[in-house]
Amino acid sequence: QNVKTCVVGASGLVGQTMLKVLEELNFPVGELKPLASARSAGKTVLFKGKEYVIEELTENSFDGFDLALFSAGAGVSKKFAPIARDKGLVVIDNSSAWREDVEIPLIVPEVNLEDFSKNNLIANPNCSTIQSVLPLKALQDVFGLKRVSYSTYQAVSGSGIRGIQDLERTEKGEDPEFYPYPISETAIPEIDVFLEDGYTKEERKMINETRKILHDDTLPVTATCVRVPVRNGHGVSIAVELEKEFTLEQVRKTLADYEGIVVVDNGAKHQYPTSTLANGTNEVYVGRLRKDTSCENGLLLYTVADNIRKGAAANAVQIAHAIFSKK
Ligand code: 2RA
Repeated sequence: QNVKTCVVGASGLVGQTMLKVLEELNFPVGELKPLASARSAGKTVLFKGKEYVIEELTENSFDGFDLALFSAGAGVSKKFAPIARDKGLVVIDNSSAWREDVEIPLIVPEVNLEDFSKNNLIANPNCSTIQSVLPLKALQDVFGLKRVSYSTYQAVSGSGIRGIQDLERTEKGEDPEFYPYPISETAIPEIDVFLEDGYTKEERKMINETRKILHDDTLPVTATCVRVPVRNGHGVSIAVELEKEFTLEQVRKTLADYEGIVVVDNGAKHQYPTSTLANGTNEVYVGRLRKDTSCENGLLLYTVADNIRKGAAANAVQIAHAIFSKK
């Protein structure tokens, strides 16, 4: 059926990628309305070879539409996502605005699509969370999870165009304008803001979102999130204690059999997850599998995914696809 679709934040990195993925997945877009703030209104975007003029987002923008994909920051989503939902649209929001709201489902289609209930406002998880919960869900189903510890290596595109520009300007020896230090010279262990307890908001997001998506509010999870001088493609190192004993062969098969995961794991041949492999695809790459002998039933793994695609735009469109194919 034809789905009248709004894309809010159409001029941004994620918004533009949403348009690309809508086209690639052949989503049945009946009518397209790209929306953005006054600052970007008037610019054009391409969709299926046709140019569309971006309209300024107002409360009336959603009238007569079926679906709204948001990626325009938490402030815009806080205000406009409920307006779109109350007008009867299915709303999928990529911002952090609604993720921790108990009423709002937080969805990764391969992991917890069943959480999509009648509530037509759905939150897209944080990019580093999405690529982590796929392998963790695969392992949880077979071996059970006892504890999770994340260390992330996050690309600058996670900060949008401003992050990419800071990498480029500091590579040329110019001063940084977005990050506190020249990202081309140093990793920066600060993503989003610092909280009272010394964690950053990004780390807190990964902890809370992991528990919500895996339906285990008491699962011990911790995280250290670091920005690295990589243009696109987040890496996440995961140390996980499983409930049950396992062999690496069992783990490898469990992961390889899981929808959305590509296992790349042969150190001798330099085969492991990289941005080079992941960028431009919608899959999560998993490798560097090995036993963590520092604890009982410990396993170490490393994942990479295109943080703009599977980490944001593709995950959102996949949710929309799953919902509208059921309508
Ligand atoms: C980042 N995960 O990488 C955050 C938001 N995309 O900056």
